[in-house]
Amino acid sequence: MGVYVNQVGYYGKGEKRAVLPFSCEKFRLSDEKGNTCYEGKTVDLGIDLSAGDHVFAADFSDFAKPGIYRVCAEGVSEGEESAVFRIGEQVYDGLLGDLMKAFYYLRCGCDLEPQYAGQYQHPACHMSKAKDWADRSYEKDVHGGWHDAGDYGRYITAGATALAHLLYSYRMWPETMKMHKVQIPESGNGVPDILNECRYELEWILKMQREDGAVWHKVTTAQHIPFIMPQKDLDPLYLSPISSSAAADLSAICAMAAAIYEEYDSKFAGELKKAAEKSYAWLKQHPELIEFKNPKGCGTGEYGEWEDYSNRFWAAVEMYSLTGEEEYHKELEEAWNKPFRRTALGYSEVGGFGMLSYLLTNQKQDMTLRNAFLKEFACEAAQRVKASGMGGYGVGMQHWEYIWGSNMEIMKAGMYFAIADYFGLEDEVKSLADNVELAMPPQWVADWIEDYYTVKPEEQKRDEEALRRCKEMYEAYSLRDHAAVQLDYLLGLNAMGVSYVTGQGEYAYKEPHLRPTHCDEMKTCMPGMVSGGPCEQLQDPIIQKTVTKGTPPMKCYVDHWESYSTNEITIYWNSPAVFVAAYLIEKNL
Ligand code: G3I
Ligand code: 9MR
Ligand code: ZN
Repeated sequence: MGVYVNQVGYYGKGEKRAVLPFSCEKFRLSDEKGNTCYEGKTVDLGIDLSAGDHVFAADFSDFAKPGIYRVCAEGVSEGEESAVFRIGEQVYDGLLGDLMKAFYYLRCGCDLEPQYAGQYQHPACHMSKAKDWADRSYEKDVHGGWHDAGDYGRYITAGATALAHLLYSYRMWPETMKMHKVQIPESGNGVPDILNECRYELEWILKMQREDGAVWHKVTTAQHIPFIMPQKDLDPLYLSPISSSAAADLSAICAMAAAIYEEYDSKFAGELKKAAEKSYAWLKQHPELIEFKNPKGCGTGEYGEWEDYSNRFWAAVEMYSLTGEEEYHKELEEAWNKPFRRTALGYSEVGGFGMLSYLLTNQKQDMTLRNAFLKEFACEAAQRVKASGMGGYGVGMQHWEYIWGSNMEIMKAGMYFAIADYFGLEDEVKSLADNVELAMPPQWVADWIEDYYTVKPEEQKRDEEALRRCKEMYEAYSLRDHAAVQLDYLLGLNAMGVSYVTGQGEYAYKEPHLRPTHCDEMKTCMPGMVSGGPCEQLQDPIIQKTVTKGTPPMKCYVDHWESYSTNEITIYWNSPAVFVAAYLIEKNL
């Protein structure tokens, strides 16, 4: 047990709270010299079902004096104090820099040079040509791009999702994203470093397009390899079978990028546009779903998708946004009528990327569509406002969303609050939140609650009262504060008391499922890597040994290098964190 805070810190303006998973009436803020700078009373927020704890909030939002502090619980055994944290301006600048630099550390196919990578340097890796899985006589040089995650695979749809989060960050928080430098080989070339870094992935994506415009779904070894340095992985590389989702995502992300890079390199922008058009034309000749399934003998990541409607919608929107041509508008309207989750922000369903691009486009907009898209985002944000009031940690997601990569789900919740704020939907979200009904939990959640919580009648009344207070507190938050709450969670204000970003926080996790950092050559993980976080389904042998079934979801986590379902890292878990951090920095400029 401990006193949980955002271990990086809080801006002077905006919500600031600690959460205590034990009963305690009073708290104080202590500065670096041990002086008490603030005193307050906690608020009983009842049982947070996702954490399985009865929690108390220590709110110090009205304290804004810049400095370094700890929250100390009063009247309980000594040592009940929080990690250190900062209050002040630029409090997330270091975090954003680390989150962005992580992509450089994941580069494949180039030397990671000492002056940019320090102890994480290594020679170029995966330079051999890749053979076509089905036709081994065909091989192609597809070196480059980012390793996906803890493995060395490179996957189109995962890469497109990470690029989308990063390029939307650039489009929506331009001041912040242009300002931030991350010390990579291209720094100082007159192009913002975020675009320099994204270009490294885009240039690889262009290589993954077949002559006919089809797109290979991934390039990997046949099986996940042991934990060795990337340059020592000399297993044959294979271009997997193609998929329609890969073609759609290549078309979408290259069209979106073409518009952005035009300002800096019109030749590259032209290549992106040509590739987008080619894969889009291929999609039109192949209206059927070409689902990706690992072929027999291949055991690396699958990223299979049971539908490609949202991918085709996104591609049509981006082609329209790039060209303004009416045919693409017709096709995006047709695609909109297909069944897919409207607001999803990756990695498989991507409808939200399509809606966002339409709302951001400089092309003529159909007002009915525009209003429909705004309504969808407002409803999504309202659902998450409602969810935040259901538990004392204030997280914008529900009990059963602690899946593999749950930290991405929480960062996407932060994205929804930021997007709603960007389009001025604060009032609409508030009015919707009063009326929106949360989707009912799956039956197994209801059964679990029944088994897990046997409260006595008199306690039931107390908890109902506390939950009402919790709802009242969080539903009064602004969209900006709701987004900040999600980053608070990622940075330590959670039932584990762990900061899920390496190197960011006194109790940051240390042992990600990440091959280079678990080899002999490296002692500590590079900073800025976001852990996948708790996963209720206990989907790997290590978490199954560590956590018993029925453990509350927020506690289904272990900081162990072998736990790939709770402690891996991926490019598309870092990218939404970049988006949320950049939004909060821009908001505070
Ligand atoms: O969406 C369902 C949800 O409705 C259901 O309630 C829940 C519980 O059953 O499951 C949810 O599906 C989960 C899905 O992720 C959600 O995206 C699956 O259980 C879970 O197995 C699946 O895990 C994926 C994992 O690969 C295994 O396929 C992760 O999302 C995905 O991030 C991960 O990706 C791997 C790559 O394959 C290889 N590179 C590393 C990368 C990260 O671990
Ligand atoms: O390292 C692999 C990780 O990237 C994947 O997400 C995970 C699930 O597909 O698989 C990991 O590889 C493990 C393999 O699945 C089983 N043998 C042990 C491998 C390393 O943990
Ligand atoms: Zn590599």
